[in-house]
Amino acid sequence: MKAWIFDLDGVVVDTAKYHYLAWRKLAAELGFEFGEEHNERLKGVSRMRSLEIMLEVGNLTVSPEEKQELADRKNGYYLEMVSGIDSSEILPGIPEFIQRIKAKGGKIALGSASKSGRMILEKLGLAEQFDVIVDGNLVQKAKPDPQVFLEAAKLLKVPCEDCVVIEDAKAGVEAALAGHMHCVGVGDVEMLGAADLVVSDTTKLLKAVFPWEK
Ligand code: B16
Ligand code: MG
Repeated sequence: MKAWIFDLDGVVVDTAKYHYLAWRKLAAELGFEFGEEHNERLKGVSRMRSLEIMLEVGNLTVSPEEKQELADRKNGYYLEMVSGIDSSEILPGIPEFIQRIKAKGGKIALGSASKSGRMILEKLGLAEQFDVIVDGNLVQKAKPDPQVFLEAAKLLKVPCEDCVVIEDAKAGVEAALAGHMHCVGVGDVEMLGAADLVVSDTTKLLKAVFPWEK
């Protein structure tokens, strides 16, 4: 495989916990509780779609202007929460996995829905490892649309069939397959079973993907 396209949240770093805390804080201000049981639905989906899901949970209807204000407010909380993150938050096994791919001449891209994708990679000290960074600023269509991964393949100049996407969200696995790419799921096999290979966590990636190597 010539190119490896990494999702960010849930694959490179667990920013989901900060997204969740920020949505939770917003929900509390709006007068309802946003529990962990709803959090799975937010993974991999855009900020606006996440807000719509959150409002659905709280049974609230708001105007388009209020929606924008709420999305901006949540993002403000999120940015404050991630302002201090550093390389200690990179998920285990990811630096070694990236190194092995690069040592074999593979290319690395980011394919994230997050508009803060590049900034987070920079804070983690990983931005230089990525040949191409495609985040929420470069795409209009959210996963499960394959746009984010197709854009990464295009910028890398690698055909889709030579790309592998690493994803932790169902919508992300669906996006990879819709883009005719290979896909490795990280997480629950029940949820990500459509992927070509599923590992339970990031520490298992290296061995599962390159089983013949030490
Ligand atoms: P932002 P990924 C996604 O990142 C998150 O999983 C999702 O929860 C979030 O709503 C989305 O990014 C947008 O993030 O508000 O920072 O633009 O998994 O695609 O790397
Ligand atoms: Mg993700």
